Amino acid sequence: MTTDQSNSLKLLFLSTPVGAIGSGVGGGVELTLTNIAQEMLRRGHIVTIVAPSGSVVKNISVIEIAGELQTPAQTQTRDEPIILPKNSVLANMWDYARQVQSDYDLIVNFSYDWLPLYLTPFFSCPIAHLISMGSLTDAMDSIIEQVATNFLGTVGVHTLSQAQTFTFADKCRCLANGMDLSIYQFCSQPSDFLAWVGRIAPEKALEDAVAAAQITGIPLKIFGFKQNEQYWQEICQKYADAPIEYLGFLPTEELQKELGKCRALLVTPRWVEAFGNVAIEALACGVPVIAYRRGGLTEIVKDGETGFLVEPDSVDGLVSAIRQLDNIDRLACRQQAETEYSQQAMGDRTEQWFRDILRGIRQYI
Ligand code: HBI
Repeated sequence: MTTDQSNSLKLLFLSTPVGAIGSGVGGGVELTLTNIAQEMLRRGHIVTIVAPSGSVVKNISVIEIAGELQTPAQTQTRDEPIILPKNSVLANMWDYARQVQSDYDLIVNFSYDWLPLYLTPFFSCPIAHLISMGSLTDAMDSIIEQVATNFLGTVGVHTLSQAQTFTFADKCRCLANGMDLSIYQFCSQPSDFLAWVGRIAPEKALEDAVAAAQITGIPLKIFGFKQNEQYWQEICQKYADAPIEYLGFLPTEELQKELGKCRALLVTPRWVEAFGNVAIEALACGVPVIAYRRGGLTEIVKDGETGFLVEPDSVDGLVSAIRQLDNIDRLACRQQAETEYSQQAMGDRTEQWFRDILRGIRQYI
């Protein structure tokens, strides 16, 4: 659906305050924001992005805001109080949004932080909140619930299993996710190695994938932002002779070239993965996904068709799935990505969400 000028929306996107877009620190939400922004532009809407200094998004104007980055929420304990550093980039981003809000029809919050949710009633411009992770801390749970209750329909999530980590799942709007599949080239003939992609941090349980590589003897290529150096060192020591190679955090274009050549992507989350962008990227290249039966991946991987869902935290489960990879048709993987996770499909779901919020807000006023 494209949009003529009459009902094109003026959208202000506020990114995650944990890192600049393109740094990899923001993980999946950097990709999510960029994809939705590019799709909204393609549909004729006007999009402005507000993000920490150093952020870069192809073909889209970014208002870069200085200030101290926010601590990643997944490193916090459940009862951790809300902490804002002095000269907080999060506070500075939202002060900018306050000043310009009358130039926009809708603000879209992509951060997983308390402040934007708390500020919602203080804004005259409607705010859509795309919550990108499951339940992590008590303070976040209660403020998200408050907004989901008082501004019904404005809290979006990626999957049902992510929503179900909150007590207010019924008040969340499921959007799944999507990406520009034209960047991802289908590869029908893989080389003999496996891949693991993600932020290298304990909640992603890279060690299980390394253990499976050691048992099967199939080399494992590792891609992603090394968020926790000590955790990485511990894995290298514990699995000193595992056939692994770390290739760093690659831009999407290069990542998909390497990813497409693998026999399978291993996804080993210790936590409830809200969605699993990396799984879609693999499917788009024709790469089967072997994932723990946990979180958003259970709503993506078609067990036995486009990959395998295995017993959570079971390395043996990973190994037996790897041994059945020849039963998977790589074209079926690509076709699933095209049907369910294209930028167009996500754009339809997201634009409908925006319009429903605006209609809803107009009804309240
Ligand atoms: N932590 N405080 C905070 N804010 C975020 O926006 C945030 C985060 N941790 C991880 C993260 N965003 C993204 O990597 C995920 O939402 C995908």
